[in-house]
Amino acid sequence: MGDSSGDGLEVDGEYPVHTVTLDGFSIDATAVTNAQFARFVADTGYTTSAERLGASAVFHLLVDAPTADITGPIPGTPWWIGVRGASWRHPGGRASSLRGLEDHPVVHVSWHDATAYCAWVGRRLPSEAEWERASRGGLDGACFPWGDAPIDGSDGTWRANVWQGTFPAHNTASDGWIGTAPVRSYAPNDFGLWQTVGNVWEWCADGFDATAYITHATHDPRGPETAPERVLRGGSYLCHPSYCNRYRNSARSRNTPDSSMGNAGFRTVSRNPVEAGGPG
Ligand SMILES: [Ca+2]
Ligand SMILES: [Ca+2]
Repeated sequence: MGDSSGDGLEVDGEYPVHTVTLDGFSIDATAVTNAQFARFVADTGYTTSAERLGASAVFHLLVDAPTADITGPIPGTPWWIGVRGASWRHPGGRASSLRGLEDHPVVHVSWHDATAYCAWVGRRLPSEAEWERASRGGLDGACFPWGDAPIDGSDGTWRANVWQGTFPAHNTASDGWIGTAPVRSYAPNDFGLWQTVGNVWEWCADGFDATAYITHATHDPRGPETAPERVLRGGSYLCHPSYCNRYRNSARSRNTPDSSMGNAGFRTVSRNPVEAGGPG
């Protein structure tokens, strides 16, 4: 675990690089999709954190809502707009829907929502260590799931859904997508996992601890059970080298467990040797 490329962020606790061992596990090949999450909600009547709050954070270029729904930019990150009525069903706001987004990752789901989905499907969120092992795809020490080659290939072919252009005003979308992409876009890593880096951040089970790599166990490490924030991994369609160089295997981020936003989702794991991918 940890950054061996020199690109890591000290403030995120990506150091020191250290070896951990894990028990076997299976992990979803993709992030949970809107179609999968819809089946969970239809079966349980579950109400997400954003739906209870009545609002969520939408990236400014993706807002699709009446002006009256806009509560304004979020202090400190003005490219995030508070939008009443934004939720997993309405990712841009009230005027948006999931039509055509069935195979995109579900977003505007909090850590609590992700945990509830996992309980329904009989799986759980990955630990941070499991997520990193999975994302590496067997390429120990590499920066990205595909190795150390740049994210924009020498032939101009992008390897993940991130941001191109001038953040946050203009996204050229030369990788094909301004917002989320279908979960099976680009190429999977050598474990057959799609878009661990880029597209959407992915919630992990662990509480965030910036000193975890100094203090945690060497076998099956887990972050603190109680912590003000939970770990997110992998970066998103908003990552850009100049702003958020976190579309790397070892990069770490975090947010409070009741937070939701338009660029975070999750995938699930199980100890059982079942086929990865969840229900359907
Ligand atoms: Ca993109
Ligand atoms: Ca991802």
